[in-house]
Amino acid sequence: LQVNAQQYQPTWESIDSRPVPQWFEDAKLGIFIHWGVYSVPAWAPADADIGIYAKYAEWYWWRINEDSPAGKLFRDYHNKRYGEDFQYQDFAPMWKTPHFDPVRWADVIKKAGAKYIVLTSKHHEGFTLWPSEQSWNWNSMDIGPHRDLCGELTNAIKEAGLHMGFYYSLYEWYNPLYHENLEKYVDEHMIPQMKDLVLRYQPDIFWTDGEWDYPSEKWKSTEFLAWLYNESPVKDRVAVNDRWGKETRGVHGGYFTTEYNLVHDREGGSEIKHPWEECRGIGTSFGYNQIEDLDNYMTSDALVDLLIEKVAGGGNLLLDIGPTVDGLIPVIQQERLFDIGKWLEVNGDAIYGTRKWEGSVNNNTENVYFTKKGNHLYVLCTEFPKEPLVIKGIKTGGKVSLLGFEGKVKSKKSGNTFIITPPVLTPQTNPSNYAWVFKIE
Ligand code: FUL
Repeated sequence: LQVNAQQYQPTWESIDSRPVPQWFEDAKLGIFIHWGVYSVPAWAPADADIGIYAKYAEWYWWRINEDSPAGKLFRDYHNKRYGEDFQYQDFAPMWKTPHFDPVRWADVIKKAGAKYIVLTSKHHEGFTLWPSEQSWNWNSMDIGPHRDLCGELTNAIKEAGLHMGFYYSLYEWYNPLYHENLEKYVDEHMIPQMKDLVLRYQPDIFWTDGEWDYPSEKWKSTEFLAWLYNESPVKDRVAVNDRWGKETRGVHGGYFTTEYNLVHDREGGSEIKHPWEECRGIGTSFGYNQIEDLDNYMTSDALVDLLIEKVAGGGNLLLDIGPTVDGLIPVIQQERLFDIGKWLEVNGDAIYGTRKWEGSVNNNTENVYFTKKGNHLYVLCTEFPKEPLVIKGIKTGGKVSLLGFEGKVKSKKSGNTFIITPPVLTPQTNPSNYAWVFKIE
């Protein structure tokens, strides 16, 4: 990897000149993990008509204090369940993790076919999942779990051969220092924490968030990134996102991010030329919401289709899971992940290491997507095609196969058009559920 051939300057021009590491673009599927004090109440009004963001259970603390229709729903629930005098901070000692087994988590993630994870090292509540000196008595070693959650998971993830990443919120809702003296907060709290995370755990991804109050200059983002790219122990392989200041999303930093298909209020996705990543929960929240039911969850079929749609658009999918307060990955979430993993076992060739196909597409049916790798073109069908697939704009085209299917697949080329006749499948020969891939060599 040649990303560190030069010394980076603390300017966006210089920082932006560093390519996103190839491993990241090849990886395609990552698992996001939102775990924090908010996992104790683990609640949001999943079915209310309050927009996407207000359904995030990890925003509980903010919402119970918010003067808004969503805020009222959170407050009513909180007061009824815990009482008006119950402080959010009092949830922290209730966070016990007897069932947190990092090796089992890593195993689940591996079985999903994911290549990396991103764990919330600190969300907007300011509680750190590692023994941070700067978050005295508001970290997972001093209260609650009494464990170094970042460290334990990092070890297991690396041991499993996966890439470790951290989510880190720049801002903190209720840290007095943040409100009283931003510069001091940045110099003495935030930057030391960020460097501490990098030096202790050497993550392959640094995924910042909570940047929207201030421009990147105030956060000293380019200084941090120059340090990360020039001096840190992960300088040759670390990938970062684009949430470094109110002006940076979709513009500066490493790969671009979308969230439930939004970049703040702008739609993002397949039209983007730069490496990018979509994140979302399986349901309506990142943090675990215990009242969500099956109707709130995407089906495995829909999740495989989502992965295909994002990868064909040149992006990655960072799919979120929300562990329970005691350290379990809910079984229904595991099942979703395993279904994706089983599909990838057969069809991963069309996902991992591929790039967006820039050729002209004029297929005869909906639900058809394309990826490419070397000289191979993959035709990904989210519904099994009932009619021949007519693909335009392929210059050469050789042997065609259906991934996971042993039989022959008929194809013919006529002029500029390539026609694939889908084979007749039986329950015994059908290679996958959810989606089917034709490979053109
Ligand atoms: C957002 C946060 O506010 C959400 O809680 C979540 O962490 C998401 C990934 O990023 O901006």
